Amino acid sequence: MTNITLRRHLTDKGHDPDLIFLLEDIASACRSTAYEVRNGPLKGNLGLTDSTNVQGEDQKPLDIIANDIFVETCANSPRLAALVSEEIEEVVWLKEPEEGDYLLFFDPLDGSSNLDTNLSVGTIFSIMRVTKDGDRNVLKKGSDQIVAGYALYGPATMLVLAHGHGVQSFTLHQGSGIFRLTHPSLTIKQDTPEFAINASRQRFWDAPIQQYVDECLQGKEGPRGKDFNMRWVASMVAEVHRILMRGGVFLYPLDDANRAKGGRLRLLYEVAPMAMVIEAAGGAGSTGTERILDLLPSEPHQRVATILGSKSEVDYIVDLHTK
Ligand code: AFP
Repeated sequence: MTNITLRRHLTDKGHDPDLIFLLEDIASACRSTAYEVRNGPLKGNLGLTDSTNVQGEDQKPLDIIANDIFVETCANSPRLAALVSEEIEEVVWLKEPEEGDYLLFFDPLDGSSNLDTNLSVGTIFSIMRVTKDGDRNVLKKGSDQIVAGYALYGPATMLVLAHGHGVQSFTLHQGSGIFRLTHPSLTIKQDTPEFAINASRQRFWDAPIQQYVDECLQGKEGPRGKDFNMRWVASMVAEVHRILMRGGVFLYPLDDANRAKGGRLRLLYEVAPMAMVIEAAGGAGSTGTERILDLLPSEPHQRVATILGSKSEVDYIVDLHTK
């Protein structure tokens, strides 16, 4: 078992102690969330609450529990000025913002519609900085992120981080509760014949996506000259982690049914952090026409078209959009 803990790794990389403090709070919140997810069925925390979130989506008890864990655990981080959560409509200001303070964006429990079927779910998070005293603007480009990552509550509980030094994965040691470095440098295979999309939405797709998927389905007899495989877990964290581990591409494009809302997935606390992780591992993230990390959000819960994964495959899909 590796002896490098999360704290040792972050310290070795020379991070600001307050950032290490915040990242350890996030790790603690993920550890507690993993515990609640594992024990959900025993505590009667499955099914639905009678409330909906800011997105108008049904809230699961564990959505609320995970959100409360993050707010309570991270609120005592010394330089954390604000929280933006999928489960909270307004920005939660914890202190008067000062230059260099941190902003935390998170989806506390992504994929929670899979909880009742005991499939993997996760937490997605992103950290940015306040650029000047008193600045309450949280609408920043993904390229301004200083840390992005996710926790995957699967057979193992893993914490994956991009923090300016490639991509690492830490695995939670169930006995000690310590996250230990198990993957020191994750990189995405440049091309692999696996794509992830909700194929039940095919009738809503725009022409480039129709063409891309159709070519994949034609296999080696078709224009791609090779057979493809398809996966759809309906849990973005699980899909992205699979792509990080063995390559592939994830698509949740704009379509006729979600265009009015701007897409399905949220930019600030789902898509931008995942795009940072994927790019740091050598992959690419695009809306089909724009690099995700270049997008300037117009509101905290903005949705966006999402194509993430192996760079050659994302580039191929972007080319289809330009033709
Ligand atoms: P939930 O958090 O409501 O389960 O949504 C999960 C998600 O945001 C993302 O993790 C999945 O990739 C995507 O939605 C699944 O969307 P579909 O349910 O339309 O397949």
